[in-house]
Amino acid sequence: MTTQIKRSACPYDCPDTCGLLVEISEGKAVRVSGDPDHPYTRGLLCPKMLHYEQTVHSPLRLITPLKRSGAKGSGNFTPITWDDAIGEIALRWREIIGRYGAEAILPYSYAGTMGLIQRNSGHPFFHALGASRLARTICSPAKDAGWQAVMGETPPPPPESVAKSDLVILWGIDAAATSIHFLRGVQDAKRNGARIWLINTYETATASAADEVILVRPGSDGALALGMMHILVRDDLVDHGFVAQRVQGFQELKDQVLPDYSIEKVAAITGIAGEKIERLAREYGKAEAAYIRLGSGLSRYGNGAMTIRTIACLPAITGAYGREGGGCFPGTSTGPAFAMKEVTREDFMAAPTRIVNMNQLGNALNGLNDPPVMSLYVYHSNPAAVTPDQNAVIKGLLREDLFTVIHERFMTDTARHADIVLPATSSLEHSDLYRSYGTYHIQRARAVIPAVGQSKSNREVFGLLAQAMGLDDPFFRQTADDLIDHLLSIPTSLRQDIDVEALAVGRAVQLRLPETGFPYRTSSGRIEIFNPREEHPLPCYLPPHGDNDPFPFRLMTAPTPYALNASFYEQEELRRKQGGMLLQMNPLDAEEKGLENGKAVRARNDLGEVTFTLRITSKVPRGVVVAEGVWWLTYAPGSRSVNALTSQRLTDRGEGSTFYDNKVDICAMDDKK
Ligand SMILES: Nc1nc2c(c(=O)[nH]1)N[C@H]1C(S)=C(S)[C@@H](COP(=O)(O)OP(=O)(O)OC[C@H]3O[C@@H](n4cnc5c(=O)[nH]c(N)nc54)[C@H](O)[C@@H]3O)O[C@H]1N2
Ligand SMILES: Nc1nc2c(c(=O)[nH]1)N[C@H]1C(S)=C(S)[C@@H](COP(=O)(O)OP(=O)(O)OC[C@H]3O[C@@H](n4cnc5c(=O)[nH]c(N)nc54)[C@H](O)[C@@H]3O)O[C@H]1N2
Ligand code: SF4
Ligand SMILES: [Mo]
Repeated sequence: MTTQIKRSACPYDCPDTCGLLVEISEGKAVRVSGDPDHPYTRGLLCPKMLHYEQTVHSPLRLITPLKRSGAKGSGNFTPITWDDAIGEIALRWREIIGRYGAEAILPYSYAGTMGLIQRNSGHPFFHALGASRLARTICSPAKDAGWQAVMGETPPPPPESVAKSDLVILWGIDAAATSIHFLRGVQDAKRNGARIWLINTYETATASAADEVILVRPGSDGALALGMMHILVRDDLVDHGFVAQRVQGFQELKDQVLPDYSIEKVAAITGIAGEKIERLAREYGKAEAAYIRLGSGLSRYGNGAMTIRTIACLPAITGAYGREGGGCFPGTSTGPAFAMKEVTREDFMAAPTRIVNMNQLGNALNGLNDPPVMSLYVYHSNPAAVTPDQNAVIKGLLREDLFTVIHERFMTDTARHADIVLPATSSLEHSDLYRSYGTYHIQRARAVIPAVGQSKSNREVFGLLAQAMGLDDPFFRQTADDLIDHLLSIPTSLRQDIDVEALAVGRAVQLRLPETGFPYRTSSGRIEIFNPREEHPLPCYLPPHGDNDPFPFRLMTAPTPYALNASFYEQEELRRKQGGMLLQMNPLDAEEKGLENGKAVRARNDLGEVTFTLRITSKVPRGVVVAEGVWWLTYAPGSRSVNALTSQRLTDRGEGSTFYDNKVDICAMDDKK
């Protein structure tokens, strides 16, 4: 039996975009390992991907198109042919378009695959059809908006630079779960003598890598950053030369804002001891090159953009932005590496169509929209699990008059509610082009095994749908590889002088590193602490939404190391490693509530009720409960999972999700209150 080893890339929504080596035998992937030649990830894979072959060849993979044969949501389906499936979709869509107009069709997709071709392959089709558009703001647009308010389009230096830092703050990021390769850089810095601080709302797995852990009251980090700046100014830990030349608005911040953020006040808002705030600020101010790694957690609040904006001002005051190993890292900006308009084809839209916010799918499916949403086409996303306000989403999906189609690899919570289910390829079965959002690397990956069962790639399915709907632009007949060749034929400045041969044979290649220093890419060319285009021209503390909710516990809907959003639940071993669908709670809170470790508990608020298994742990502070992972309902102890408790409220800027900005009450299962 001959085995071959081929290169591929990790397709998941993770900043690292690991290089993979896939061992193939008789057309099947039998083993997957990290590519030691990948310049950044260097062969280290996370626990989720160690057995990717078990996901690719899982007995749970969908292998034929299916048509619903029972009540909505019953999970009863009958296999049908591709011709029948595409024919039925086209027929129903023609009826809906005839009666309501094409905007009654809503596409819903996000990040099942990050490959640029497959991920975006629905855009041209839905633009040509005239369907509603989706504002894809479920992840972290408030983080981008907060960064842009201060730094404009300035790209951050590559993540490798953290190794040169002497003080690292991991701020709102569980790097041990979500950024393992970045954490390796942090450990290099630590070996070189750097001090590591972690600022989170509970002690995550990353806490063991830190010298100091600060547990902040959820949604109050903006106040902490203002308190730190208050101390930097008070103790004159300011880089006056840097501020004078490269910063706009320091004096206004100093005179008009910082006096309001005394240590006592900041301690009261954040719940952090004044002494600890002092120590953090002084260490930060005295460091030569302090590095802040910003996660997304703290941006998923009603005040998320302002929080990020406030933190992004810190390195302006100390001048850390100007020093190697210093600054603030929210992620990389590799978007301009490719002419993406050639893939998304906005030019196919005859006129701009309605935009629906993906976080408010619940409202869109149940509301009195004109036209109403009569058909939902879901691809590489699992909205019944990952979208806030699960009860509203599921209520919408149960509508008898909603025609739902899903293109998926597995019978997910969303697929269960569909009328037609189409089987999707995994990343090993289709070609794609990847660009990382945590490093400056790109990689081309070709299909390395044949499609499993009758599954087809996103690109192929949209080709079939275009044909059935009478869209005859030759674009729809191009293969993924054709489109990749086309993109690579268009030069961009980030791809200047890259190693094209290495790219062609499937190796990860570093882009040309962008200019990250002064003058900055803002309208003034300086770092804009004062930004006159913002509603609040100077940073300030805004309270999060949840502060007004009438329930006692703040709910953290955090990532787990053993899943990625609602992906990987098909692997039993990974579910087992999570230990079940747990709710973590402080021992004193549990005692006060009379709750026992390992027992079923009910979390509830105005939106819904969810059953979890209780884990009592002192890693979670009082007043906070933690639900890691986004469990499939199939494996949940009750009939709902965590997002039945999260709301459709949006962030202050960017119309983002506010997953972390919710409160709940907890009681034992037998307590009927
Ligand atoms: N293993 C794993 N990896 C993943 C994912 C996953 O689900 N699992 N998801 C992927 C995706 S889609 C994304 S967007 C990235 C996200 O990865 P990150 O950028 O790390 O963001 P999150 O992991 O969502 O949130 C990080 C942390 O924010 C903390 N947090 C919540 N509220 C606050 C607050 O008010 N203040 C502070 N200081 N901290 C707070 C949470 O407790 C959590 O530990 O990770 C990707 N990688
Ligand atoms: N409670 C809570 N909710 C969250 C989060 C959280 O941390 N906590 N995180 C939020 C964040 S940051 C994000 S980004 C979203 C992510 O939400 P989603 O983008 O919906 O991510 P996944 O849950 O990974 O689901 C992706 C689905 O795509 C399928 N898929 C994979 N590859 C392909 C393909 O090539 N074609 C097709 N058609 N399908 C494919 C997979 O089988 C999987 O079921 O979730 C959000 N929801
Ligand atoms: S999920 Fe992230 S860390 Fe894990 S293999 Fe993929 S890119 Fe690497
Ligand atoms: Mo995300």
